[in-house]
Amino acid sequence: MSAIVNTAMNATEFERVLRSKGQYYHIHHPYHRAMYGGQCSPEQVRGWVANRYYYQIMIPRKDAAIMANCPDAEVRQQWLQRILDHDGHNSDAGGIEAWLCLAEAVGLTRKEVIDQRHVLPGVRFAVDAYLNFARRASWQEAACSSLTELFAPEIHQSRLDSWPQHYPWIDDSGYHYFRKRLSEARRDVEHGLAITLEHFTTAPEQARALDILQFKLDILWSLLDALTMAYSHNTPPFHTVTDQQIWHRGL
Ligand code: AHQ
Repeated sequence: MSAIVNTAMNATEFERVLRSKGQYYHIHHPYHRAMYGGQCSPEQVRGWVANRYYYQIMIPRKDAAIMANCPDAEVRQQWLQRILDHDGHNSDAGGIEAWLCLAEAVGLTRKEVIDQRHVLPGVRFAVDAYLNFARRASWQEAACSSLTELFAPEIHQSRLDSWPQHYPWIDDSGYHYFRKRLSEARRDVEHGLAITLEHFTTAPEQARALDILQFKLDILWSLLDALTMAYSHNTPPFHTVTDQQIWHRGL
């Protein structure tokens, strides 16, 4: 039987196939649909903000891991901007600070977000899987995993378009982060896409890139599954044993 020879896609077709993965983006998750549909309670919004804080503080560490693995100074110089965008630089307090402003705007205290008391085990595992992947993968593979941001501007815009009308109790000061990411995500993903199209050129490499993107889509989806168990079904971890919040504080 002749071997099935998968021929490599040209850059245009490869980009189209990468973008087609948007159908699995977490904008379609029931938790997100409920959020921009106005069906979330304040506690469900607060749970999402407090848990996504753990994702946000991981991003600069993930990007630093990519830089540590990258021998190309030009790539590092451009990738560095992602760290500055989150950790702050000069007059920009940074995205993590903006996320803490969002937390206060939805009625959380900075302390209870920073101490991670609300971070669910499933959220921690999903986020840690992303950081650990970026540490051990090649810098090109880790760059490819950031391509879920092809779909991010739409989700940030959906929040800006829907939350103010559905959740008038959230102070407008909380929306700075989503506004900030609209332009940052578009700039970041141009660079990540260029690296991916340039590096993954054979059929097996392109298949691997699509698997890496699906891995990251799985991370974002399963993060929301953990939130759904806790905040939609009211079945947080160990709920059959205790009504106390039980969590490990990261190893
Ligand atoms: O706020 C987000 C962010 O800073 C990043 C960095 C990027 C990456 O390097 O993987 N991904 C990402 C994302 C952010 N926000 C998410 C959201 O739903 O608000 C989306 C997420 C992504 O699409 O990967």
